[in-house]
Amino acid sequence: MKQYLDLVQSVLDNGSWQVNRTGIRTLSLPGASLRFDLRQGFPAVTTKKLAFKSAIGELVGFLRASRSAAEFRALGCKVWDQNANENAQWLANPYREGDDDLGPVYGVQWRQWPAYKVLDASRAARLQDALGRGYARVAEFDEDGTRKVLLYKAVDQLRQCLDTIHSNPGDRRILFHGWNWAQIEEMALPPCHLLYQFLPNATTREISLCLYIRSNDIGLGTPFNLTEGAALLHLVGRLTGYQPRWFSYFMGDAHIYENHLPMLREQLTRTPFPAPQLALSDRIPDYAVTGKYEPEWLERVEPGDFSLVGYEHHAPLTAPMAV
Ligand code: THF
Repeated sequence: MKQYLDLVQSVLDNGSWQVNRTGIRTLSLPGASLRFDLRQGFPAVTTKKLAFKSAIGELVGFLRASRSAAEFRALGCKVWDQNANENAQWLANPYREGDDDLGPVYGVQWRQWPAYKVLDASRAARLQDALGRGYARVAEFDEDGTRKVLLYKAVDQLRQCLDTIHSNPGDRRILFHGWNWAQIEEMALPPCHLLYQFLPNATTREISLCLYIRSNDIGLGTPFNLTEGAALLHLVGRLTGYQPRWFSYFMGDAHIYENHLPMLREQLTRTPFPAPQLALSDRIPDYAVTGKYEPEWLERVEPGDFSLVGYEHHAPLTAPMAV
């Protein structure tokens, strides 16, 4: 994957030093992007050994709306332990629910975004519409002399995306978002990968993904986020009958932590291997074969359902995560 090395080089050439919450300086570039044609292979970093199982464990945890580092560990992913249990600010946060808790991070927003409405109790048609959309009445109260109804539902944004890909692929609003202003302060870490937009094409039967990441740790985060985005697109394509095509990856603050420089400089001396392929297990039904829509597989997939075929890589390298 040459794109990754080009990104590293471009941040080395054009980035500026910045200070941040972690106390470890970063070389940062405001705005960068990568694009992969997934027909050419899977965007796995090859200039070091990708912790593929760990990244997939994290994705599966997101699909299950996990909010505990223990659940991520059980799925084979240890990268949430420090954020859950070693960040002093989070340890003192009144919303934290004990050891390993992360708060309503990623998957909780993807699968259970809390949505509220306040409607006038007298507007029967609006109330009816909201109830028809799955909102439940939670309370009634008076505001400025008007009777109001408070309604609530947990929005499964990802399921909504799948349903729309299935029923209305021409829709240009097939997206889910992680930045929930009402809950940011309840999270161990506000989401970095924020906005996922699926772009199916009913003519070519291909599906693409645009992913926006507000802040990306190029040494550790980028290889994980590339793996997860591409794996998610493969899964969504399998369940809806589309071939994964373009994966466009946009970064806001694209940065290299100072203590990752030796690892990344070493990677720049290495020649990338050809991209591997992603294999999804036969357990996961292929809509293109069965013609049967089975979105419940979003919850049913296991980390072992994903594997890399033909993954050649250079010697392992690692570096500490900034907390
Ligand atoms: N904090 C920081 N500073 N960088 C991040 O990338 C990051 N994340 C998540 C939350 N906070 C973050 C956690 N994601 C690794 C990989 C992904 C992470 C955090 C850490 C990591 O250490 N990877 C090592 C070992 C992996 C393993 O063996 O499991 C590696 O070599 O890849 C961005 O989402």
